[in-house]
Amino acid sequence: MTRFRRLAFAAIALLMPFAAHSQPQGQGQGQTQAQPPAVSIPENLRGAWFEGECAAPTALLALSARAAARIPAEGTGRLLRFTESHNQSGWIVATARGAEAPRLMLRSAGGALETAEPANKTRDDRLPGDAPVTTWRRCPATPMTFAAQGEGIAFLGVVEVLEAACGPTGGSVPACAAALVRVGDVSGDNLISPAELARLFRGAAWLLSLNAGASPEISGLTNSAGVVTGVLAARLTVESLDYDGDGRLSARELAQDRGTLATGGDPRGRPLALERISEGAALLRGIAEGLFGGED
Ligand SMILES: [Ca+2]
Repeated sequence: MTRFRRLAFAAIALLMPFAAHSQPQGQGQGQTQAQPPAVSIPENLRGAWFEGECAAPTALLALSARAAARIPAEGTGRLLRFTESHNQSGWIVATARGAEAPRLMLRSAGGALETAEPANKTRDDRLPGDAPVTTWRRCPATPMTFAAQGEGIAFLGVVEVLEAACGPTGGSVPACAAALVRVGDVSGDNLISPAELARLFRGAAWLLSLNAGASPEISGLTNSAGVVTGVLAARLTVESLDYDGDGRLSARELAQDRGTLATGGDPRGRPLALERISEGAALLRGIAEGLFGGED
C-alpha cells in the first residue's frame, strides 16, 4: 500500500513545478466560468463504431468528446483532435487541429453513424461535396480484431479530461492532480498503482503513434517477452496489468479497456500539442507542460 501511495505522490509531484506557473494567470482576472465548449461530439455518438460486419469489421472509429480515431483492420490509422464544431444541414462538421485543418462530418442515421471526410479544398457551404459517406455500426461485444486498441481508445478520453482539469482555462493544481487519479485509478482505491500508471503510458504511446501516422499498437504485453525468460516475461505481464496489486490477474483486469471499448472525454479544454509529449515518464510532465504552458 505504501508503495502505491508513494507512486500517487510521485505522479502528483510531477505536476507541482507548474503550479507557480499557472496560478498567477488563473487568479485576479475576474474571469467567470470557462467559456462554453467550442466542440463537443454528442454523448450518444461517443465510443466505438465499426465498419462492416461485427464478426469481421474492416475498421474502427472511436469518438470521444473532442476527438476521432479511425483505425483500419490493416494499415495506418488517423487521429483527429477537434478545435471547433458546428451543425450544418443535419451534419455535425468538426474541424481538427493541423496545418490543413481537416474536417470530419458526422450524423446519426437510425442506430447507425454516417461520416464523411470532405476534401480540404471543399468550401464549407458545399459540404460534404463529393466525399463518400461511410456507415458505421455498434457491435454488442468487442470484436477481437480491435481489442488491443482499447487502452488507447480509453486514453483518447483521458487526455481530454486532463486538458479540461489542468489546462490554462481549467482549475487548480489540486483539481488537476485529482483528475489524474480519477482517470488513472482502475481498482477503485483512489491511488495510482504501478500497473495503473503503466496503463496510462501505454495509452499515451498509442495516441502518439496514431498522431504520428504510424500503426497504433499496444506493445505492453509483448515487447519484452522476446528477450527475457518466460518467468520474467510472466512477471512483467502480471505487474503491468495487476491494477489492484494483489499479485494475480483477474478476468476483470484482463478485460479492462478491452471488454468494452469506451471513451468518454471532456468537451471543455483545448487540445494540447501531442508532439510535445514524449514516451514513458515524460508523459505526465509533457501533459503538465502542455497544459500549464499554453496551447502550442
Ligand atoms: Ca488504484
